[in-house]
Amino acid sequence: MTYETILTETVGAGPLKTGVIRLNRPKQMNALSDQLMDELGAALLAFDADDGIGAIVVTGNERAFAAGADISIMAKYDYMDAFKKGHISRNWETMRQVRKPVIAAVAGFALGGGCEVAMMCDMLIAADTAKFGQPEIKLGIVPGAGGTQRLPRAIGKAKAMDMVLTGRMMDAAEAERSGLVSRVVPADQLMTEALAVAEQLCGLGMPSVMMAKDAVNRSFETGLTDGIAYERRLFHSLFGTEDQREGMGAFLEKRKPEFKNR
Ligand code: CO8
Repeated sequence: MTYETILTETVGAGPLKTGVIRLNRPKQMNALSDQLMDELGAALLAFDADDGIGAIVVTGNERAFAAGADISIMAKYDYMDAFKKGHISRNWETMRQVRKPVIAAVAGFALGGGCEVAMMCDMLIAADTAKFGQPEIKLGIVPGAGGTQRLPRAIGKAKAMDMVLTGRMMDAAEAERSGLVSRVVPADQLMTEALAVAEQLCGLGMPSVMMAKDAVNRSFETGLTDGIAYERRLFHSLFGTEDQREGMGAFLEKRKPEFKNR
């Protein structure tokens, strides 16, 4: 498929490769138009369905991961445009359908919908230039793609209220301290780091990687007792895979495992 607002490539040396998606509307700071969100969703689902892909990296450019939904388009909307036609809402949850791990590699601005897309990813790696924020309040709106829900889960109520009510930005160091991102690296090493993590995931057993993602995500949707029961079922089910036999067998034989992904 040909895309106009994103670039895609496949990288890696092993049997499982990494799918890389680069948001690519540089003149608009990667502002998230309907077309971009459609293309991002399509590319994510295509990589997810590809048996040769083990992990996905979503990134932007050095100035911006994404500066939010496209204000020049939204500015014209009235209530019925936003609500009835499904503009700026119909294609924002596609990322939740992806079962393989998705890593956000963020440099520069990740604001509004850009911060929300980054938070929808499974791992968030930031360049030291990254700036996160939910500035919607300054436009007379509120976050609309999960910012008020995912931000408190990631960084707690105090910081989330501060960010959402004032619209201030958080730099990479504060984002790491607060738990929004798991790693901060110098900007020129961002993709090296993100691809190294992705390659590491590609070398693991895909059933366990996908179930680990599923189990952690379940913790945000359920209570502890149900969540632990869910995890236990996944744990049991992995004993039906060749990868469990290979992983444990390789450990006992003191060799590197070669996962079969079956
Ligand atoms: N939309 C459209 N264009 C944008 C956006 C945007 N979000 N952000 C930047 N641009 C454009 C600018 O208009 C400018 O264009 P031009 O060169 O034609 O004038 C170009 O990008 C460069 O921007 P600046 O000149 O402003 O560059 P600066 O370095 O001075 O500032 C900032 C960079 C800080 C990123 C600044 O551009 C900014 O504040 N942008 C807006 C950030 C923002 O408010 N984002 C939130 C948008 S609302 C949102 O995301 C809601 C999501 C809801 C999803 C709901 C789904 C269901």
